[in-house]
Formats: sequence, structure tokens, C-alpha cells
Amino acid sequence: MDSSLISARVCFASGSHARVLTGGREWDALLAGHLEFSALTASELPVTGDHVLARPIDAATMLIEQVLPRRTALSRRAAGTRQAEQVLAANVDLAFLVTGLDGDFNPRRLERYLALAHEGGVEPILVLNKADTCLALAERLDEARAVAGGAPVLPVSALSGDGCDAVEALLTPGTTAVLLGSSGAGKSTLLNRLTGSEVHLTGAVRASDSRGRYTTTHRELIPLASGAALIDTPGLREIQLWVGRAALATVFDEIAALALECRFADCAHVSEPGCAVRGHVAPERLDSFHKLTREADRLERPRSEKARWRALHEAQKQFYKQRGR
Ligand SMILES: Nc1nc2c(ncn2[C@@H]2O[C@H](COP(=O)(O)OP(=O)(O)OP(=O)(O)O)[C@@H](O)[C@H]2O)c(=O)[nH]1
Ligand SMILES: [Mg+2]
Ligand SMILES: [Zn+2]
Repeated sequence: MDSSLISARVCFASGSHARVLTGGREWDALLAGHLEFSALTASELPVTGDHVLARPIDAATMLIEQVLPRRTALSRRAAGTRQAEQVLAANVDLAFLVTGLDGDFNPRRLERYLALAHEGGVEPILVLNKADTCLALAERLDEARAVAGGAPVLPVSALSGDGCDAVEALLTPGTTAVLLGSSGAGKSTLLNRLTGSEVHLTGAVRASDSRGRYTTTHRELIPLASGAALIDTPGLREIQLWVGRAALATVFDEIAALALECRFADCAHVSEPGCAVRGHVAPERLDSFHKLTREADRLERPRSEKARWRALHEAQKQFYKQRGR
């Protein structure tokens, strides 16, 4: 390896500008031209949480030469009609799916966030925030547990600090966690609570519908004193899925289990006789399963890197075989 290359972690990325952490300090960073030219899609460019190899070009600036393979990645389908992946954060261990226990609470949206986490290989934790304002906490907890698929459900108040020790306990040294959720759910408030500072801006929600004002504007990785790292993100306006059926089977694990008892192996749980799912799962839950399955099936996701190489290799073998004849 080129000895002038240093490994660093991306704490912010936007277009061809980024910031990276290495050697206990933060650097401005630029992308090497060859990175931008050779990237087949935007998803290959550095994102918050990426480990990269970079070269110092002056006392304050690094040039990012290489993005190291991602251990995990949280992606959604990018906005717009074109089918493309948008990587939200990389090399994340835990996803804190933050929901306000006000008008924000929505089990159907939680299912989407859970699918996104499972697809990315990231362990989801449901964080039900604003417990201080909620008069039906036990009910909300039950509703959340019903869709959690076994993921922990933690009621907290980022404002008062109640319950936050359970979140903090998960932030062991070396762990990277991301805060995901609607604008106004209280992600930055929770971050401030966990860092014991008020450095990250928070903004009031609209009283009529509990919606936030998109106070946080970019994804940023913040190193914590514990040796963990936490990524704050702007509230997602929409979570268009970039997932396959396997992630959905994890989210809807009780449906996957019941389906083993359906009379037909390819039962779609719509109107088939002998269906073990229909009638045994809440109708809105089954509707949601169908909806997300259709959404996943509509995606034309590029094959994985491995599959791409295998295909190339196969094509090459065929080429030599034909030429040899
Ligand atoms: N009552 C109550 N209010 C809270 C709690 N946590 C956050 N809030 C309030 O909710 C509002 C939104 O909080 P933020 O932390 O800015 O929300 P956010 O998720 O970071 O929002 P974006 O940055 O827009 O995505 C602020 O007015 C917070 O004071 C809580 O536990 N209880
Ligand atoms: Mg915020
Ligand atoms: Zn069935």
C-alpha cells in the first residue's frame, strides 16, 4: 500500500466535498478525480460512516483515494422516477429508529424503517421518544412490539432523560449507531442528551400534526466520549424501499412462519384455500406486507458485486471456449 495513504472515517459527505476523522482530528476532504470518474453509480462514492484511504494534501485537507468495502449500509430508493440506490450511512451496527409518541407514531412507517435496517445488515432498535407527553404508553408499546419482529422497543424522553440510559448502554466502544426517523421525532435532542451538550440544533414541531421543520440538514457522524459513534440524520420525507424479499420476511417474521402451514407452497395469502396467514394476522398488517412486497418486486436492483463478477467470469469463459472451437 502507498505509504502516504492514511485510513480515515467519513463524518460528512456532500458531492465532491467531505470531512473525515483521523488521528483524533477532523479534516476537510476532497474526492480524487478517478473516484468520481470510475464510480458506476452515486452509491459508490463516499457517504457518512465510510472508511476510506486518503492522502494529506495540506495541513487541513485530505484527498480521498479509495472507499473501503462497506460492512453494512443503510439504503433507500433515491427520490425521482429513475431507479437508483441512495446510501444513507455506511458501516453502522445499530439503527435507532426514533418515533415521537405524538402524532408521529405510525406502525406502518416503523415496518418500512425495519425493512431498511434489515436489508442493510443493521440491528434495529425502536426508540419511542416523547414518553413524557404520552397518555397511552402501554398501548403504544404493545403496538410497537407487535411490529418489531423481536427488535428491542425502548420508551424514552430525550427531553427529560428518562429511559435514555438504556440507549446509552448500547453505545459500547467501537459501536456505530445511526438515528433515523421523521423530522421532529427528537433525533437531535437525543443526540444532545447522549453527548451531554447542546451543540446540535433542534426545532419545534407543528402543534397540529407533530411534524418537524427539517432542522438537521445533513448526515453527520459524531464521535462519543464512550468510544462509540452516533450519526444524526435529517428527517426522511419518504422512505422508498430499496430492499429484497428476504428483508421483508425478517420484518414480517410471523407471516413467514405461518406461511409454512399454507396449503400451497406459493400461496400469496390473498384468496387461496387453505391459507394459514389470512385471518391469523391483523388485516392492516397483511395489507402492509402485500404493499411492501409489491414495492420490493418492482425494483430492478443491480446484482450484487459478487454476482456481477461471476457473470463477467462466466462470459469470459464462454468467449474463450467459442474462440477455441
Ligand atoms: N416533550 C418532548 N419533546 C421532545 C422530546 N424530544 C424532542 N422533543 C422536541 O421535539 C422537537 C423536535 O426535536 P428535534 O430533536 O429537533 O427533532 P429531529 O428528529 O432532530 O428533527 P429534524 O432534525 O428536523 O429531523 C423539539 O422541539 C424538541 O424539544 C421529548 O422527549 N419530549
Ligand atoms: Mg435533527
Ligand atoms: Zn397463505
